[in-house]
Amino acid sequence: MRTSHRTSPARRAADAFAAHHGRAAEGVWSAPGRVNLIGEHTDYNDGFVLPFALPHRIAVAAAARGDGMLAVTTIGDDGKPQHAEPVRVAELAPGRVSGWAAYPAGVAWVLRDHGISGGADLVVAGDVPSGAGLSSSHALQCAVALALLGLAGTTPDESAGGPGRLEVARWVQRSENDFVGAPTGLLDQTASLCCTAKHALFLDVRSGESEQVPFDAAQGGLAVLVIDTRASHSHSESGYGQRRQGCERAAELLGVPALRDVTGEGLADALAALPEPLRPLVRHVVTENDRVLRTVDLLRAGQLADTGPLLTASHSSLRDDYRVSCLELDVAVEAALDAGALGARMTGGGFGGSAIALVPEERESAVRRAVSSAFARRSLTAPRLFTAVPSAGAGRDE
Ligand code: GAF
Repeated sequence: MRTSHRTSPARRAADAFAAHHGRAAEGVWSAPGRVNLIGEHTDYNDGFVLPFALPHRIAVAAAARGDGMLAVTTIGDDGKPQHAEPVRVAELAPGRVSGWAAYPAGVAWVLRDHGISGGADLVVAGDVPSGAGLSSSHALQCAVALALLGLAGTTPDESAGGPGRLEVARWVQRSENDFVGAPTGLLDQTASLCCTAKHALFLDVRSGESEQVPFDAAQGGLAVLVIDTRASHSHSESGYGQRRQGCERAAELLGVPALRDVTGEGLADALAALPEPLRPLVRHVVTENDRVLRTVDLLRAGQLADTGPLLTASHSSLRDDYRVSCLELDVAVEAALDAGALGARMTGGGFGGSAIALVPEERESAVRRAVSSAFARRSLTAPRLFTAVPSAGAGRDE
């Protein structure tokens, strides 16, 4: 039977847990996917990012097991369960688990180093579109982290004696880098764990300092339209890692710890000192950091509508300099702008996934129609469109 998506992921996970294990879960934790408003491919360069959390979440219903085993079941969109091979937490090591099961197992592996090593039954349900560049895998990992912490009687709250949320984000990043094998930065885990409703999260990745910046598009008569192009992507593929290596090589040649240390004023000299293939990467990172700072200033001043050109400039930079866009993302951005969006850009790692458009509410239907027709004209798979409302970060549901 097809499960209704009107039922929350938390309820679906709890019901499926009871049906599958014949007992109630001890608790349910969930974590959201994210949209990055601006600040792309800056996180692993020690730079600035500005994400907000989606209302879409991955929920994990969990109960402890006394035998040290981790057993994970996910409930698909069709309501059917998929079981991962149970693994002994004490025996987890990089390379031991592959496919989707590596994401929750990696979290258990990293938590073991922080003294949380008990076994658990986990049942996962969610509504974050997967493969859409909206961070469904990080939402899964963050929800698993909170569930395993919760079963051990800990919450991600330093004032309650637990680890801070940013610290948990760093643990989750380590599990993805070292266990799953994807060389991603800190953006997505931090967004999922630290965002709050009606705000975007301004994060300085180097210092770990963050600020909740008010972000309520509807109040300003605007909407953030998410365009899931259905062109799927993966960070384990080489494109992402190659960009990251290029940035690290450029920083090394420039004698700085990270590209964050190259400023706008120093950009021309830095470019002149680098071999030609590395220059566009550096130009993107330096100009993107600057665009984040200018976007934050505009949001603080309540001038959301004025951020449009910065979003569009970010897309051009990612398309032409960083070269992580693709046909579907460019078609989405161009069609949205032609139909009256104030700004539009790809969001997330690129090579597929989603774009966003900042749209005056009265233009929203026209933009939706224009994007869908542009895809149809080129015989591309129909995109999935929805309006994103900045929502709450990860937490306990039941
Ligand atoms: C992906 C990665 F997971 C993030 O760390 C970040 O680098 C992003 O791509 C690009 O900004 O989502």
